[in-house]
Amino acid sequence: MDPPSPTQWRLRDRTLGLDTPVVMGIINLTPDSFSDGGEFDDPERALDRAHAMVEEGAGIIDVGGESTRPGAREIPEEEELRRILPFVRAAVSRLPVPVSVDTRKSAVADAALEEGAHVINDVSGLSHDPELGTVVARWGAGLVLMHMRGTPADMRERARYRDVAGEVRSELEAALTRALDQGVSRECLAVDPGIGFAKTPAQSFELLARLETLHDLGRPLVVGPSRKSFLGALLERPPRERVAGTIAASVLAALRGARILRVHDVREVSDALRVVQAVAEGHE
Ligand code: HH2
Repeated sequence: MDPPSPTQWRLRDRTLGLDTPVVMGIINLTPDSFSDGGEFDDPERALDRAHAMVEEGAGIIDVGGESTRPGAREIPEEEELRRILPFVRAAVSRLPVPVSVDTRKSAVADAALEEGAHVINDVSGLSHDPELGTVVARWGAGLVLMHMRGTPADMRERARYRDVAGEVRSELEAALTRALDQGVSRECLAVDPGIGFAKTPAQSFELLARLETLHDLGRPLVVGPSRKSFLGALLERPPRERVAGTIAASVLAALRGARILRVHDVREVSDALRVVQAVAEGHE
């Protein structure tokens, strides 16, 4: 698994080493996420799960308070804050790994960063809230720029490409420029092709096959195939039965240069990546 450069990602006051792929464990504090909505009714239970994810191999935890599944509607920022802030506060002081917050809103990001969060994960790639980049820059935090078109409510109609990998690449390049213009340091940025966001299943498979197209953006690649509907379209299974598909997609993404794999099934994906790594190193 030869990593595309770079092998480090700056996350506020720390640096995440990416010589080997890092697993990002998903904690959704939402009633309606497509695969794990409603799982946690209080922050302590969510924190127990986050601790377990770290033991299972997660190198970073990503918490979200708003579902972005296809067709989802935006929730008010007060509601998003109510869902995530108690978790972020506890996670930052008690988890040994960086905490990422999945939000598109600058007010939510600002409050989470004030609590000590290390990364903002923006599924809109700085196209939703014009203040978000400035807020992230002010805190010196990490920023994931994910590719999508439109909003979760209308993205399905926007899945029209002549060359999906090439167009995602150039739209991510524009997102990187927006981030730099808003003052975010290059070493704090990571990019994500947005599997399933304004992509048909066939386009998601093609993007995974052609991840190398994104290497020359020069930033760490985050990939989130976890339990998504492109796997369901192929396997005809509900989200919780897409674990094997998630492992295969994660391993193949890592072999094509992904450095951060955003998944629900941390133990399974971490184990698979360790085996791949050991083979790559020629160990038993
Ligand atoms: N996918 C989802 C949410 N956030 N962030 C990044 N960087 N990459 C992704 O692929 C990605 C993401 C959607 O998955 P999930 O959080 O499980 O579902 P929901 O949006 O329904 O909460």
